[in-house]
Amino acid sequence: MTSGSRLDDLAVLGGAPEFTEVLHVGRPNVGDRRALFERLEQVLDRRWLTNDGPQVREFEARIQDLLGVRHCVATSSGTAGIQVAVRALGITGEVVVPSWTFVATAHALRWLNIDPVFCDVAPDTHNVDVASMEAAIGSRVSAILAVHLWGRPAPIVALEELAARRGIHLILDAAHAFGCSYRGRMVGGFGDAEVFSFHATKFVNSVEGGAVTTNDDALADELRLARNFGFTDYDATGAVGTNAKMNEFSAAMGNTSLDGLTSVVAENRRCHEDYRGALSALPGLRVLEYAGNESFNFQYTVVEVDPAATGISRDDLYAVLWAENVRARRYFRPGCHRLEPYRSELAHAAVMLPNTEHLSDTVLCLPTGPSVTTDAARRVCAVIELAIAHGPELSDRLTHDASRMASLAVGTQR
Ligand code: T4K
Repeated sequence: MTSGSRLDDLAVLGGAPEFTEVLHVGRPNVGDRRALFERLEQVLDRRWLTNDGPQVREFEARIQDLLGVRHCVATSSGTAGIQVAVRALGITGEVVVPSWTFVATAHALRWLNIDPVFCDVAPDTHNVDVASMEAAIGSRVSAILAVHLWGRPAPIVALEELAARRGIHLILDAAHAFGCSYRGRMVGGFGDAEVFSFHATKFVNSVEGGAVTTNDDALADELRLARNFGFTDYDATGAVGTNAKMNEFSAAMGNTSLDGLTSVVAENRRCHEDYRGALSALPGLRVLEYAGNESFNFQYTVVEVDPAATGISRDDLYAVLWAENVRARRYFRPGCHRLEPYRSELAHAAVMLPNTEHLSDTVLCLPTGPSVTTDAARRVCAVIELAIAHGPELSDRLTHDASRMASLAVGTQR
């Protein structure tokens, strides 16, 4: 798009897409291939492919150092990490979680026959609203599980105080928050345990993988047993365990990814600022800020769309972007409480989560990371600017235009 572009130039109305190559939110960072292949050669030469191998140990030790935490226990995914943490802490009954998170946070619990109880988030930070969380603590609740959403730390001091006062556990889902800090301390050492994800779409990735970090020595022992079938020796188990081990190929990728951490954060930040510079001048858009003297990974650029001020709904803007081959995502619509099985189970309960409902209708995550150049970010912003400049007319035309429905249908596919 250029300054002279007209509404009809938008692909959703029949124009040519702005991008021939699709832009993704979670484009993986591959890192230095030579370093990766060298590590993989070593893995193959050693014929030690999984189960507490040297690559995994190196990955864990580097994370302990980076985060200043006593223990890092690498797992096969972030979801598996939540599950081994929950089991190792002996959590049962119910756990209070924000509904505004990736569904894995809730599913990890339900998979263990623990009921998630959903609470609301604060509208300004998107992180858990501590008062709403406390109000949801009933007699069956044995833990609270908060999320550092978008890599912006949850209100940890208030959560630690709440958990201590109610005599329950605190787990922090840090899937988005590797490399982020809270009051000058790296995320990873708070609560009973914190859980990271190193899925391919995360800025540090091990293809699939996760880790539980803790300063509790006894808990770390339990975690190590739990991820490896509960084995205490070759022929003995101490408790029920599962298979949540990280393999050596994943750890090799994770170590290679850690090598490039600083430059990826710098690129994420550059991309975030490219977007923020252009979008904060537009009416009705709020770009979530990474403010203050903390470390952030700038992994997500999150925009709230106010339809009254822009003249266009979030969903229409989403359709516009997808038509241009910009695969923005509506994370974490519609909120866990509106996803199955929770939705049906809660059908007759009065679940009041107004902030989650509001965010579910207004949030859009834009493609970010090193693969989104300054020029690409500028062109994405130009599309958004054009759409907003003609907001009411565009909305009106899309309402009557079948191509909008087609592009929204594409938006539900992988
Ligand atoms: N807690 C929270 C708060 C989380 O956000 C997550 C995961 C977890 C817990 C659980 O951690 P893990 O068990 O996953 O380690 C993605 C990721 O699968 C998921 O890890 C992540 N959060 C979530 C926020 O995003 P999807 O369903 O959107 O992923 P997918 O496969 O559609 O990929 C996203 C985009 O990335 C696509 O547009 C295409 C692109 N992509 C994806 C892959 C896998 C690529 O370009 N290359 C790839 O290899 O959930």
